[in-house]
Amino acid sequence: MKGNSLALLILLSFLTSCGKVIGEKNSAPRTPDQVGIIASCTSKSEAQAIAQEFGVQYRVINEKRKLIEFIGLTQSELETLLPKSKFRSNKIYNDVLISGDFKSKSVANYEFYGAHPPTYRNESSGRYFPHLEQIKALQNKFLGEGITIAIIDTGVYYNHPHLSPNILLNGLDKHGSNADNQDSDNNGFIDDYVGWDFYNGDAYPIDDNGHGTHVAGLAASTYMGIAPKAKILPVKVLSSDGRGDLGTIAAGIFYAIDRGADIINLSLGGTAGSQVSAELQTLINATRTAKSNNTLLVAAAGNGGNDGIGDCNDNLPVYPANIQEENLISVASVDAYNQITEYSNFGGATVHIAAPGGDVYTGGLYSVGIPSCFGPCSQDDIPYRSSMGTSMSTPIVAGLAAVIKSANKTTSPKKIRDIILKTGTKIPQLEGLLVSPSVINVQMALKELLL
Ligand SMILES: [Ca+2]
Ligand SMILES: [Ca+2]
Ligand SMILES: [Ca+2]
Ligand SMILES: [Ca+2]
Repeated sequence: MKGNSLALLILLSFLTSCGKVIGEKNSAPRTPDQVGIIASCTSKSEAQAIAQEFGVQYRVINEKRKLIEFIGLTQSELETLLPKSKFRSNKIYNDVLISGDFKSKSVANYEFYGAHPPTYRNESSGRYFPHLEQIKALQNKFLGEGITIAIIDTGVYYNHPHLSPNILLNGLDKHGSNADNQDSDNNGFIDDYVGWDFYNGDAYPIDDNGHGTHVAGLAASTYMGIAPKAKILPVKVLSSDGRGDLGTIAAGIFYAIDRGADIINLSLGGTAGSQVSAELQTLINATRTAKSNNTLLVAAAGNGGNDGIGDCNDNLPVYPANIQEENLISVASVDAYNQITEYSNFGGATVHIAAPGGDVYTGGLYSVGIPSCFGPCSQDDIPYRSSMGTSMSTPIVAGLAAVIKSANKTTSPKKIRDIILKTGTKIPQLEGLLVSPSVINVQMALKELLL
């Protein structure tokens, strides 16, 4: 969530002139206060009737899951129109914000230009990723082959040379110049070749912020990913300035489940006011649907709220991290010395384990960035950036989950969580702060799995 950049704001000189724009947006970009109200368990015909009678707009977010968004209706109006059980608030909560130096960008819907030849990290590659050594991730046996990690975030810059070989492609739907404006695989989303953008309502979940790209890289880039051969499913649910809401996040989770995600990374979160119980229930339902589909959720514990000083999630729940289901892991951040970072939330009952997240003293984590030039002109443009936060720790754990599942495809989400929690490197100073007072250890997790 936090993204204090130690690195060089290489992205500030963004150019809009290079590359061609492909694809029309289904709806104009919305500012957070224009976001509509999401109703679940609502059929298209019900939605149509309401929209006609009251002269408002609606859009189907997920037909199979009966998630409909109404635009132009207030919360109370919708409550009177639909049974209470169907009403879902879609209010924006400020603390769902991703803070830090990730900056909003105006980014066009570039198509996927195809996979670059994969470049894997090696000893002579000249870049150093100390967090990989810290968690004993430098192994070459199980690299996430055959496993899909959905990145539910600000989008993913899927044309990055270190990400493009790992983007999960839809075998039936195509976008860009091959789009046919048909939902060819009948999953409710037209031409969703590389994923879906729930924020703008289009088939181009390109990252207009940088956060989701950095997160994707830590999990599964060919170069610094924990699982460098796992597939990445980009799902955009946050705006270019990192705002979102629990209802749209739930819609993103349902989509990822339907696309066959094994692991869902949620480097986002916020505290839910008492009035969001219905919306939160949708998110809990999505988590349970994931469980019945053998999908693991990995969620950031949070970065301490407005003051940036870590809070206790046992007292002040952060969602989705605090959803109590066996297929969800909540992740805290440690620095390079395995000590909890100043910003990291914690909770001896609700935050499960820690992973490196960087801090201002020991440095941020390097991963991939969005380029200053989008499109085919950037074939040789390989941007990196450094960031810190529980957002960074989370995909590291998601990557480990992919490594474990690639070693044994039948491992259940609960079993994956049990192994990760059991095999972490125990750190005395984390005692009482986390369910498992430890930092993940890839080597020991694999050893335990393969016993
Ligand atoms: Ca199609
Ligand atoms: Ca489709
Ligand atoms: Ca888009
Ligand atoms: Ca705080």
